[in-house]
This record gives sequence, C-alpha cells and structure tokens, in this order.
Amino acid sequence: FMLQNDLRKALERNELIVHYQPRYVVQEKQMMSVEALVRWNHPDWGLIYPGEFIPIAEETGMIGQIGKWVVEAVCKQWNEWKGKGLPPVRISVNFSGQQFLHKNMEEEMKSIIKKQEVDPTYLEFEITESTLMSNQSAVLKMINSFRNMGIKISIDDFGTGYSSLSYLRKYPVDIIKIDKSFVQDHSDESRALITAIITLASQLKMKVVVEGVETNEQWEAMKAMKCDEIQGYYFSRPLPSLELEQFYARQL
Ligand code: G
Ligand code: G
Ligand code: MN
Ligand code: NA
Repeated sequence: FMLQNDLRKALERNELIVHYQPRYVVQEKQMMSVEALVRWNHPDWGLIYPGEFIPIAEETGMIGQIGKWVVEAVCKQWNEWKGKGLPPVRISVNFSGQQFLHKNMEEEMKSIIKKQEVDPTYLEFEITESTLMSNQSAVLKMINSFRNMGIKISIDDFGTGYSSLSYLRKYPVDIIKIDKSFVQDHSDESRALITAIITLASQLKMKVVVEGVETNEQWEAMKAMKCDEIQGYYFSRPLPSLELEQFYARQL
C-alpha cells in the first residue's frame, strides 16, 4: 500500500537516517561501541521505526538495498568521527535473515568497506537465532567469510529463539547479546540464566552484552555479574549521530 510505494522513494530522497545506541564496556568503564538503528524520516508521517518498515522491505525485496544503504551510511559515519579526531568506536549493524543471505551480500559488503576505507575490525554484524536456524550451511559460510574479513558476528536477542546451545557449538560467533527480557524480568531464574550464559560464553571465548538495562538496580546487578558490556536506556537511548558524538566526547 502507501508506505510500500514511499519506501521505494525513501532511498533516493535520502529519508533514511541512522541512530546510534552506546554500549558500555564494564572493564574499561566506558563506551567503546554503538549499535546502528535505522529510522525513516517520512515527509508526512514523521519518524517511522524499523519494526514498521523492515517487514515491508523484506516483503517487497527492498531489504537488500536498504541493508547496503545502512552499512554504507555507517562506514561514512565511522570515517566522519575518525576525521574529527575521535578514537574509533565499533559499530554494529542489524541483519535480517533474508538480508544476511541476500545474493552477492559478501561481495557488496567487501566493496563498500573497501570504497569507504573502513577498518573492518570496527564493524559487527548482528544476526538472530532465527537466521541461524534457517539455511544453516549458507549461514555458516557467510559467517566465516565475514569473520575472515575481520568483521565481528553477534547473536542478537539471544535466548528468545530455539536451540541456542547447539548454535553456540556450530557457529563461530564473537558476541552474544542477551535479550532484554532476561534482565527486565527480575526472577531468580532469569538471573541464573544470565549467569550461566556469561560463564558459558567465557569458556567459549565469546563476549556477552546484556541488553535492555533501564534501572540503576539492573545496572549494578549486571556489573556485579561481570558481563562484558551493557546496553540500555539507563546508559543511553539510541541517539542521532551528532548527539552520540557529544555523548562520546564527554567521556574522553
Ligand atoms: O530501534 P528499534 O527499537 O526501533 O528497533 C527495532 C528493531 O529493528 C530491532 O529488532 C532492530 O534489530 C531492527 N533494526 C534496526 N535497524 C535495522 C537495520 O538496519 N536492519 C535490520 N534488518 N533491522 C534493523
Ligand atoms: O532487536 P534489537 O536488539 O536489535 O533491538 C534493539 C532495540 O531495543 C532498539 O530499538 C532499542 O531502541 C531498544 N532498546 C535499547 N535499549 C533498551 C532498553 O533499555 N529498554 C527497552 N525497552 N528497549 C531498549
Ligand atoms: Mn540489535
Ligand atoms: Na537485541
């Protein structure tokens, strides 16, 4: 319907924007990476969130183009911050399953990274358990080739899908992002699961990010549990790039 047609024009009209949510590294006591979250600045409807248009992009086959646009925008941003003399931050980008397995994705990512002259070790691609479940050999191949390029791979919303443990054995991922539902439900069971995931990840040489930390109590609890990184409204909401820059500069 309407949004669908508008989305086709959104790219050429430059209506997509990227917000950045800081991630706090517990050991370093500072922000060292950010998650890129795309938004659509619609001329009539205002800011539209990805939950509303990413599904449309998938149904209409525009997800490949939008994904490329996001990675390119992120690379440009990384260079802009570098040019301003800020110490480099790692930027993570969300990939839907369809997007991760999109035809020529590997070559296209390579060419964007080369053209933008970004150090790929500062990029991270987030995929979900449902992606890991889909076309397993193709997904494994993509993970391996991105990691060979130096890009980090994380499992997003960890714990909300299925068979998490077999995926940890099967796929060489760098980071586990524990879904926000675990920290937000204050049950003993959820806390025990977070502890168990942190222990397991450290044995597997993977890092753990706890998402959705909103209160001081949750913040202190997660620091005490020695997760590697914390992301959530308590530290910062996702911010427009200029505000992120100011947020980052304040800690330097
Ligand atoms: O920021 P917000 O809460 O609106 O994000 C909602 C969802 O949209 C999250 O699940 C996030 O992973 C997804 N999302 C945000 N940016 C992108 C993107 O660039 N590509 C894809 N595929 N998903 C995104
Ligand atoms: O699915 P994914 O993890 O990519 O989605 C991240 C989404 O979670 C973003 O849209 C972001 O706005 C949202 N988010 C980030 N921190 C918090 C938080 O502390 N609480 C809640 N409820 N949502 C958060
Ligand atoms: Mn994410
Ligand atoms: Na998540």
